[in-house]
Amino acid sequence: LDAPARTAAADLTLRRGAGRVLLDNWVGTSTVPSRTLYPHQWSWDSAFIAIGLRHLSARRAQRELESLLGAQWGDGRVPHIVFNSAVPNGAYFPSPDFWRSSTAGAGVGAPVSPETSGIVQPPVHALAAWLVHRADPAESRRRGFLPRVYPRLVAWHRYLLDRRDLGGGGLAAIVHPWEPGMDNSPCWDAPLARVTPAAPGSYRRADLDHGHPADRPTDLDYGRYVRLAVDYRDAGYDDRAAAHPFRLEDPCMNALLIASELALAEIARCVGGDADAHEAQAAKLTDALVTRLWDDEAGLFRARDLVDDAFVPARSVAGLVPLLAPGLPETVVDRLVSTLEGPAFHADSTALVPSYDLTGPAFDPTRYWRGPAWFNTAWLIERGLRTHGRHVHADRIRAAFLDTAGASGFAEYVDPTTGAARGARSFSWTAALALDLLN
Ligand code: 9YW
Repeated sequence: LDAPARTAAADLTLRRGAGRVLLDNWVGTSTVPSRTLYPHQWSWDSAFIAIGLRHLSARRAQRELESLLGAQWGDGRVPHIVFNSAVPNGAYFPSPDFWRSSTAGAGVGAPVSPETSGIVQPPVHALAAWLVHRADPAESRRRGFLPRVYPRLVAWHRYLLDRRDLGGGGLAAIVHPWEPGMDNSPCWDAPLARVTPAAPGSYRRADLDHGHPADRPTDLDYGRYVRLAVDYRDAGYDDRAAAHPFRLEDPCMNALLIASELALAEIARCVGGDADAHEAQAAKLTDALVTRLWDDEAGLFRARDLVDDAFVPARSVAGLVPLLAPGLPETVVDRLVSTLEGPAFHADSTALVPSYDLTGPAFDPTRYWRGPAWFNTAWLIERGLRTHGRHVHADRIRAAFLDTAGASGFAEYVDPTTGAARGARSFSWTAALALDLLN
């Protein structure tokens, strides 16, 4: 099927709307994901936002990434949240007094300020930096953008490849369900079941002040998130000391690391770095990804639980994102495309990709990462399809993305069976990535 045509007028309205969201959510040196739900700076959000913002202001897009990288820890980690000290403590949970990065993380080089979380999110940043540079190379050179961010990005990847290779197979592991950015995915159900939840009275959720309980993770989920974060904090956020009872290799996280290593190769060519080393690293990661996470029977990549060294049973959108890796064997690409078109991931009404298997036992069309379709993963898969020359399919996702983004008021996520908006509206990465697809 060819993608339905969009009109120039519809594109213009969408472009204006998306620009408005990004201007409204800009807070001086960075952009909040949502004015209501997420009032600080988030790591992978900032990368996606910069990718869209570059079409409005290359300078702002550079600053978005620079402010995030300015909060990098001495061990190379880029924290998943950088807190805005002007925001009241109770506006978001967990707040700075929970993470206590400047004191608890001092041993591994957490900055004295700003306060941050102690965990990470997927490494979209080098890819974003390269795309931001390309949007306006003259402005980038004038501000010395690439030479400034390159060493930080290299240190970030080194952290993931060294400290986080917990399985010893050359992939980066996650140690908390917030790290892959897909908090309550059914992929984490089995590994999380081993974690004793923190006592319900020991913390207070702030997300329910703005979000609908049916769209959000449950209290039981939150109890376990809190337990894992407290234990990591109490180990000084030191990956050599922490027990990491939750540790998995996630295909989306590692696919983004591959795409970002290749972007680092491009950046290295501009700043006199070792491009070949980054390319070799990307090839090594691609081999490890296929060897350790490809499930030929299921036709997609799976998360590997490092506690019992086995695949998790759930099939999620994270397993399709490796389409981004240009070095995938052609047979794997073919299988991924059939999985995308099959009953588990093809939602007729929106053609956006659901976050979890539509036919799976845990499927819930409204609850966060347990079914709803998200725009960042649609953008990644669209890009992955183009990487492998699958333009007809990519066109279809692009058209569905743009229609749904506009009709939903730039929703955080949508019900994949109806396209109805869910979660926050005027959500930054939805607007940013719409802008990117329009350019
Ligand atoms: C939370 C900010 C973040 C995203 C994550 C998403 C959610 C935070 O919001 O996590 O409070 O649950 O899952 O991917 O970066 O938009």
